[in-house]
Amino acid sequence: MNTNTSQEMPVRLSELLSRRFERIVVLSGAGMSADSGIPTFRSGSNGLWHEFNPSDLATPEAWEDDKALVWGWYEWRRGLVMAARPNPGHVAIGELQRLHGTSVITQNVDDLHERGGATGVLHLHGSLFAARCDTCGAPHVLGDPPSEIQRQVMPPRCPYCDGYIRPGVVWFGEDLDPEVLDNARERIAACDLLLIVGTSSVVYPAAGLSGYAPNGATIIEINPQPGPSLTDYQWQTTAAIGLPLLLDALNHDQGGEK
Ligand code: BJW
Ligand code: ZN
Repeated sequence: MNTNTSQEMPVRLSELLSRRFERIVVLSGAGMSADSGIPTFRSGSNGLWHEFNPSDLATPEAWEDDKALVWGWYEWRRGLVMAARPNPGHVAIGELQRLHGTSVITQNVDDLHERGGATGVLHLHGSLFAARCDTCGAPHVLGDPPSEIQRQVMPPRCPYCDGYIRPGVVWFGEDLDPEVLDNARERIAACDLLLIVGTSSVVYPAAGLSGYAPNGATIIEINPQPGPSLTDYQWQTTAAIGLPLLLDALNHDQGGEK
């Protein structure tokens, strides 16, 4: 792997960033949180669920087959996220938003962008912290995740209709929230700089969003193993290394320090 771990920005990328940008959008995926110790979807450790493929667990079929297995997995992941801290990449994006009004769109179900200082984050695939009743849709406030990791945990029941409480995430075959998706498309369609960070770009409709960027917008990908997106520059580095450097470059070139 040709990962650039040096603390320098490639010259070609500095040149691309020397333009003035008015509407910056970040589109992130699981690699954004890898530097915070959160496993990615397609190559991370799956803990006690190691014999399962995350793409099989994140389905309505898995939920129908074995609710305790699926709920236990999500509770484990919620605990991991709660114990994790935003990495320098999340913090750089928070700062980019403060200085340049950047929009943040994420496929991640964690809250590390928010804890890194970003607001108004569009969560395309929902949130680990927004459980709801599977039957009546009532929102459900979660308590602390189990202190001991258990593979099977029965989900709580809804106080209104006795239905099962399900994770507030979007599984394969389910529709994304149309308002969130429309909003994401609109922001990308109006951007002049799109930063695609830490996604394998294989899951739709998220993977198709970069196609909404207007002609003339600059598209930069930050990923140690860049995916199939059409970009102006693929920077083979990690989110925690690349984003703070990118923030610096934009601030120097645009006098963004306020
Ligand atoms: C680093 C790093 C570091 C490592 N720094 N980087 C059109 C064509 C084909 C199929 C479809 C289509 N339209 C719809 C579909 C079906 C399906 C789909 O896309 N399937 C494909 C897999 C083929 N899509 C859907 O079902 C969607 N629903 C939908 O479209 O409804 C209408 C419809 C239904 C059916 C048919 C047609 C239409 C819903 C998709 C929901 C995805 N949900 C999940 C689970 C969420 C909850 C949870 O987290 O458990 O979302 S799946 C999973 O993948 C999760 C992620 O958000 C998503 C994307 O993964 P991501 O973020 O890219 O992670 P990885 O692990 O794949 O990649 C990590 C990357 O980071 C790698 O590139 C590393 O190199 C990099 N990295 N370290 C920076 N330090
Ligand atoms: Zn209910």
